[in-house]
Amino acid sequence: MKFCHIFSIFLPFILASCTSNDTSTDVIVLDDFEDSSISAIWKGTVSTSKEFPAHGKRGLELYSPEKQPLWLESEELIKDWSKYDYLKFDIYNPSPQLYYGYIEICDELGTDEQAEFHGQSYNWQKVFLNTGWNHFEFLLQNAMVSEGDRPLSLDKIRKFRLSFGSIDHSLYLDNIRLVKGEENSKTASRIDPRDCRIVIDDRYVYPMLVGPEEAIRPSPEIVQLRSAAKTAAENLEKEVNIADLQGYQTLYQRIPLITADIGLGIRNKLVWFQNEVEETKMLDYIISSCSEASKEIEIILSTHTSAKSAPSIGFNLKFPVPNKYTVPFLAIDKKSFISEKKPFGRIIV
Ligand SMILES: [Ca+2]
Repeated sequence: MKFCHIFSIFLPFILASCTSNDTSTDVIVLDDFEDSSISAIWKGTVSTSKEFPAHGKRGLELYSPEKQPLWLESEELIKDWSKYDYLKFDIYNPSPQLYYGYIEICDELGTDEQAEFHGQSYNWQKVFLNTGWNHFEFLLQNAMVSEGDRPLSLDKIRKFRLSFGSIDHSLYLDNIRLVKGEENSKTASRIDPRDCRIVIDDRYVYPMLVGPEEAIRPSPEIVQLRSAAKTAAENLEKEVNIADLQGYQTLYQRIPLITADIGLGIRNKLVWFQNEVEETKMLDYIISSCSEASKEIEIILSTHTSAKSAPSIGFNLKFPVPNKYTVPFLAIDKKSFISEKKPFGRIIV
């Protein structure tokens, strides 16, 4: 009976202990910045903010009114990171500008001097900041010191630092944590499929959208622009082919075709252009450049008929040369020939 009584007293503590172990063994939150004042363990161009928290209601704002480089550093974090897979943190970049920052992690095997001059710390410019939220996952177990001659000593971490160049606006950082395995929802940051996920694997960086792709629905405006850009490029390709068949030089008109191919094919896959602001700029450019080039070809083709009957202007543009020798004319005098909208003739082949 006495044992039961004692057990009942300690039962809540036993249960609480079991519950907290679920998170404490798998995740250590180094700081969630939920207090109204910043912990004394942090130094840098920092203040607390409610503007863009990734977790909870507050985060850290990095800003310098004097436009000094933005930075954050601590030498008072827990030292043993060895059993964790990831160092995770989240940074919000409110600007359309892309930025790069440094991440430095020092261990006790290297002094500050050895870290700076002999690469005895992990110190690389791997913090890529896309517009909006960037969710970083730093793979701890693969991290080597910058010199590359040894792994980072994860059980003896003595300093963590993030630094950026001079930026004339704030960056927002939150929820710095060490994670083993799958993170549970208690500590995980809020994530949208359109956010940028950045995995840092030693010297390699893999930026990607969080996804999945099917969860990212483009706006009707973007769908329309994509269709218009594709049509503009296809129309230009047809025009170019017709002009080629007729023996015209189309080197300049092919340039928008190449840029459209890069924009719609390659650039479209890069995470930096997978937000609607950047994609709109890119698609607008493809549409205008391809349409302009199509107009140029129409002018060239329409001139063909009139050129046969019209007298030569200024100098004799008509001289018999084989088709393969007609390249230099447009290349040399393309501006006056095309851009001034004075299609006064072409080389007859
Ligand atoms: Ca927070």
